[in-house]
Amino acid sequence: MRIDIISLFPEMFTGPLGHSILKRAQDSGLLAVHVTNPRDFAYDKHRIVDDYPFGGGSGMVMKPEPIFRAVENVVNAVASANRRIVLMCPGGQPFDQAKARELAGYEQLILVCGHYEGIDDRIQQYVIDEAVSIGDYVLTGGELPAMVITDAVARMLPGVLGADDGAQHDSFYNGLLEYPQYTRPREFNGWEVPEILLSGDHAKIERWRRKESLRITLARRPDLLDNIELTPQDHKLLQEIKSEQAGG
Ligand code: 4FV
Repeated sequence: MRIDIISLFPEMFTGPLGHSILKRAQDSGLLAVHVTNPRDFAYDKHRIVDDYPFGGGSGMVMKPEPIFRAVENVVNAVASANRRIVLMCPGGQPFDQAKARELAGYEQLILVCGHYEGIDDRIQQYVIDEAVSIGDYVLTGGELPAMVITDAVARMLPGVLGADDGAQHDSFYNGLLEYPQYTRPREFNGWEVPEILLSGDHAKIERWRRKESLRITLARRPDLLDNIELTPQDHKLLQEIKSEQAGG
């Protein structure tokens, strides 16, 4: 997959995308990340990329021409049309695991980062395929959201997480929060690892893990339980959890 990021601050991306799994994904050719600066497509003497908002008001708005040309440039750089042009903004669709999985299906993702008060709306109307938000708060720019989306999407690419089933135990992968994880030592500060995990009985371990996922999801994100198909086993486990909580 190729991810093109349109940003006035390309240097912001070197750190977050230059380490660990994301670096390996790029070194192995599974992922290519390119950052394009719209200022390189501002042809006036002062290479202006923002201006005062029509109708007055505080702050500056990013001009349409440099962004349009920057997007046009990266669109022309990739033959395949299997692409998605995404704007990061607070008014966009909430970003979640399902959206990450969907975006991982494209050959090219173009992530447009706003800054200041935002981008001239003609870009959203005539250039962008969809707007995505990483949360109901206002950031100084779309750069951090672009990093978040690049990270979550990259994890969904086959081979990026090593053993292909890496992502299949993710929180939200099966719609539930993830079960607790433990590693050596078996005892630390007098704190023990649940015995069942040392039993080697994989059927019992799988049952324990599903039950713990249901317990944590019920406690922290009960809303998630409404969006998934629960099996008869799940209902039995939820019954056990509720009766245990009721002191049964
Ligand atoms: C944002 C968010 C976000 C708004 C104005 C950038 C800023 C500035 N993007 N999820 N929340 N963007 O706050 O995606 O242009």
